[in-house]
Amino acid sequence: MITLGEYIIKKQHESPEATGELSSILGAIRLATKVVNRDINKAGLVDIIGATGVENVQGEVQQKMDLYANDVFKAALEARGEVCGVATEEEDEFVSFDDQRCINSKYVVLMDPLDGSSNIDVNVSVGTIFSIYRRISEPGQPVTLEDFLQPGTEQVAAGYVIYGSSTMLVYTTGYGTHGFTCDPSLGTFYLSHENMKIPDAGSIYSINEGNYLKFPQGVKKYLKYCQEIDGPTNRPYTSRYIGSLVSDFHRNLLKGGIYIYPSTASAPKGKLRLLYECNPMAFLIEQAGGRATDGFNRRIMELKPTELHQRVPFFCGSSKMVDKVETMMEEYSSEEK
Ligand code: P6P
Repeated sequence: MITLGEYIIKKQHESPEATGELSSILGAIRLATKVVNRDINKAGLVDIIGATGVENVQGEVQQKMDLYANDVFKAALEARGEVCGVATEEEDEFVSFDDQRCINSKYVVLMDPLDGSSNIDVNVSVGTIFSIYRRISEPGQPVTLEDFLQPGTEQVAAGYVIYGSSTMLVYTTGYGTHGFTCDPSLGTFYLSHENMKIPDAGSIYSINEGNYLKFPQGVKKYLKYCQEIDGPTNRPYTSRYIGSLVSDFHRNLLKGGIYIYPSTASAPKGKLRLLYECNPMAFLIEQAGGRATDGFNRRIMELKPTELHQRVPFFCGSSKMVDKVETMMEEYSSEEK
């Protein structure tokens, strides 16, 4: 039984270039995760569920837990003194940490502090997503927007927390995708899923079929393919969509499957954000042997960001399933490339 902290230190010793700051940042995220987990579990008992009535930059009504989780993660990261700034779904602009230790640090963090938070009021699992980069600007100077607008291939670490029937933290530093489960009696994360690998084929597809009429033709054709009866190819597949990216992603990672949030007539760039949802999940799935693209064979992690909250179409999961939907996108929706 090895704890998350012990594993981070063990792996740090295996990476000669590691200097401990990254381990410290992961430790700050681990601490904040425990605080958020504790308060999610009693959200119905204290006044932190429901909407604030305030809209974020996405035009979405912020849930009270969104803002609470955002503040908890920001405070934990700033206090550790290893991060010079953060960008999150809940902040219109990036946040610069300017005390002497932070301004001289080497890393920036991008986060969706509480993804799928509208599910909290109905007791459905939600998640936290994070992505860590080395800064481009010189230490000693305030962080700049360019420090955050880096392609996903530059990530030094990424991960998520799923606040589900058990609380798990799954992360990668580029040496595999590893899962840790929290023992609630101790509040300690223990290694439970080392070197996770997604099956290269699966029979689960995750998409909001309520948007069917607005989907690209290639996605419509793929959904019909999934629903056809064909014993040898294990179809019809099963539709599973929780409305919580982290939950759908985690299940597909373990069992095989594909998650699709395509462009639609009303959301031409899709809904999910490149920097703090798609890139970290793409890093994790590629480290687990899967694929993450925009539906036209463009790796999510190679897309050059132009703004903090930009959205991209997201096709992510078992490699053969992503391959299949991409052939249909090429055949029926190539005009949308
Ligand atoms: P829709 C939650 O808001 C989220 O970002 C993901 O967690 C989830 O998969 C998706 O949006 C749900 O969006 O449009 O299907 O409700």
